Amino acid sequence: MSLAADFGVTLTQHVLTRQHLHPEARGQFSGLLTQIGVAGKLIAAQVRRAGLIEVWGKTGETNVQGETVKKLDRIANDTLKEVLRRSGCVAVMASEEEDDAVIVEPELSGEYVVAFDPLDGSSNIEASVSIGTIFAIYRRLPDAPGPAHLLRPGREQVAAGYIIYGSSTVLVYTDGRTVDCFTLDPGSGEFFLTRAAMAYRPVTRILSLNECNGPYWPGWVSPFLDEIKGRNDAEARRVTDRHIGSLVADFHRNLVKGGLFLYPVDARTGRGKLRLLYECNPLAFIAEVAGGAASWGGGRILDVQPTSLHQRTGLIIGAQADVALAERFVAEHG
Ligand code: AHM
Ligand code: MG
Repeated sequence: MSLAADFGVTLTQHVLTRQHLHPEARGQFSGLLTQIGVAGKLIAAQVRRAGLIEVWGKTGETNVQGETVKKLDRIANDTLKEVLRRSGCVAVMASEEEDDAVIVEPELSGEYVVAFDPLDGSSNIEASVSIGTIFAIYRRLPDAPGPAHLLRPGREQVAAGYIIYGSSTVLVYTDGRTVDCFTLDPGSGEFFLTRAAMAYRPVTRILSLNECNGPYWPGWVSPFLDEIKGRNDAEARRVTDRHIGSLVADFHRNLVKGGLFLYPVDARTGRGKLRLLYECNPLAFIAEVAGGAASWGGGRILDVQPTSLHQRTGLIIGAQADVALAERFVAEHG
């Protein structure tokens, strides 16, 4: 029996049947989410072939099949950009792979604005480690399409999500009400609902960060980590370390299993590494809808007013109590 016959709300069905919750969306929202799912399937197919056709090789080279070899992150970017452009639902886009805002031509311009990281964690590709796409969705502003449509605090998002190309391909999205997870069935090519209304566990079981950045951390990080690690004792391991190095995959594992991810502001540069618009904001929105929290150290990620498309920020994201605890350590230790 096929997966679809056993159980199966598809992504498209899920989005369509929730339209009544968003009467203002007038159908374009459903189209947009469905098209992001299509882009995810196209990118997933390329990711699966990465080692075979050397799509992670050097841009501009020709491979043995005579195809032009493009880096997988360029392929993912071009795929998303083109699928979203043709959808008729998008007016302006920002991407990690594009220096400037991408304005959709007037004939195809739609009601939404999308910021995306087409392939997060792409340094992991050659080791066949999980990578993913992250996206943030806003309604367009009344004025002419331009970068200002994207330079808005994350709390104005109407939806956000990610797709992980891992041991399975999953798409997680929130429309601001619930966080729902869909798994791609390779047989039918459909995303099926596999986790409805995901919620953060209130207790941190996993700590997730690059500890080799320790020499550059500000003063609060080490005592904070000691506090978390101090929850373990000889009788019980209450917290453990897991770090993939693909933010999107680390975030997803932490959402499923209960974890805290940190990429603190670097004491050398005074800023973090991760990008506000298309990495931190969408994951912060998802985290909050799932009952968690996200901070840059001195406040809520979703309240940051961006000043540039590729702005970086510190990130602490996970269960509410431990994000609040981290903020107390920032206030006390700087
Ligand atoms: P990328 O978008 O270029 O892949 O960079 C972001 C990635 C995150 O996925 C990951 O959490 C982080 O960079 C890892 O950085 P580092 O190697 O400094 O630990
Ligand atoms: Mg990234």
